[in-house]
Amino acid sequence: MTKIIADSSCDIFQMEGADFAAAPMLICTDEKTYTDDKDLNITEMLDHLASLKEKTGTSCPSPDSWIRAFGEADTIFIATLTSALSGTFHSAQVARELYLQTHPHAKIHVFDSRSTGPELLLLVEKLAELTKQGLDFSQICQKAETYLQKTRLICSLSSLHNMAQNGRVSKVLAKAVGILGLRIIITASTEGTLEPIEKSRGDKKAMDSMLQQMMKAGYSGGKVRINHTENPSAATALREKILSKFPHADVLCYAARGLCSYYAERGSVMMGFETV
Ligand code: X90
Repeated sequence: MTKIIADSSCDIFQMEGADFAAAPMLICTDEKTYTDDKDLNITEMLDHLASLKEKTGTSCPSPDSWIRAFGEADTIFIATLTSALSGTFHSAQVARELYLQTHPHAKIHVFDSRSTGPELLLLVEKLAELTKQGLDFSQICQKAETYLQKTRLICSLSSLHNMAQNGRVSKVLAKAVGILGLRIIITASTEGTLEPIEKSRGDKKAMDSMLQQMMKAGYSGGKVRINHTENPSAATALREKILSKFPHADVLCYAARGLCSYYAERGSVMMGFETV
């Protein structure tokens, strides 16, 4: 049996027509730990986080949690958050080693997406497509790694507070963004770190800028996945802009789940897309 697994930063917990499972990330406060699964109430979590003065944080799935997601599969493809900003990839590799001790014939590959959110989702969808084609393990690994070279992530964020608080961006950069109405357009660098592109004022200009930047990055009508944290109107506006240039493009918008909501914060829009 073949299984596709990702951490919950891909924003989905099930997938039609594929044997898929998400290993939940955790969002931690002093009094409570949120599990990023399908039952997590995002609005409630964001409200609670906004009311806190204390430092909050996240943690990656434990090897145990990954192994639970494996079920009893013998062919496993795991896609994770960027190893440059999270221990998720490492934890998945430990899970792989442990599982191989009890399942010596299993085949397991761990992909470091060097990204997260909608770009990770594109990888998961590609893995589902490749497994359906009946290719063998090494072909799937190779094709998926090649695919990953051609997908990109661009986001509009209005706060970097939680990224800075957890040491994932500099405090100086975070301060520069925390001005009302200001959006920072960022991308994932090839190393899988956060790379600021430009600043813009308000969602309308930010969505225009995302479109421009995706064109510049080589988008020409491929698949696009867009998540938003309580900002469906900006995400829909971006989708419309893309469709007005590429009417046949496969562009989906959806609400971000726990991990992306925590780091990208309220008002954010994250977009993963294919380039040529
Ligand atoms: O606790 C952990 O190990 C999780 C750490 C996750 C840190 C990165 C989350 C990024 C979420 C924010 C903007 C996109 C930045 C993209 C850079 C790859 C989304």
